[in-house]
Amino acid sequence: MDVKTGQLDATGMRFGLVVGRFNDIVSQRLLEGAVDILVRHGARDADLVVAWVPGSFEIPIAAKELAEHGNVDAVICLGVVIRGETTHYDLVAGEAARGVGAVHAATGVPASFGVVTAENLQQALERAGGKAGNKGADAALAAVEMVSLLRALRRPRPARRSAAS
Ligand code: INI
Repeated sequence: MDVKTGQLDATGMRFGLVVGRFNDIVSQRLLEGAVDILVRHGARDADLVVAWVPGSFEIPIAAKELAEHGNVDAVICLGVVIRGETTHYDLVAGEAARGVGAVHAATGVPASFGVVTAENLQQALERAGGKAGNKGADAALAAVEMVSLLRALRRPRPARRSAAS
């Protein structure tokens, strides 16, 4: 059996980070968590590009641009959608998720989803470095793992030895 897994080593990898400015008291913390984990796993600060967009709805188009033309190995998508603040919570959150997923499919570049969806600001803060961890850091780790896994999957498999040899 040939089992492929990704390693959590970001040495030499380049990342785009797309961050929604809406609720930036929280999204700034997601960004800090993501950058911290990338650097601690071997990425260089100079190999990170950060693009701020107005809100989570705009994340996918910037992620697609970075994936296609940004010379990055993966895109990490960070945003914060709070139900208490909007009646179109489901639309914004749904479009962000659908759009980020479409970036994978359209480009082959992994795009990880670090958009926090929460009922209120308190709950969102808990997911951005509070007691529920940091979803930005989680998304960054997922991106590192996927870049590594895709490289492993693309590596040609050694030829099978024939029974006669
Ligand atoms: N964008 C968010 O990222 N989070 C939200 O909670 C939010 N609310 O509450 O509306 C939000 N709206 C803005 C949206 O993402 C777009 O920027 C806007 O609709 C312009 O296209």
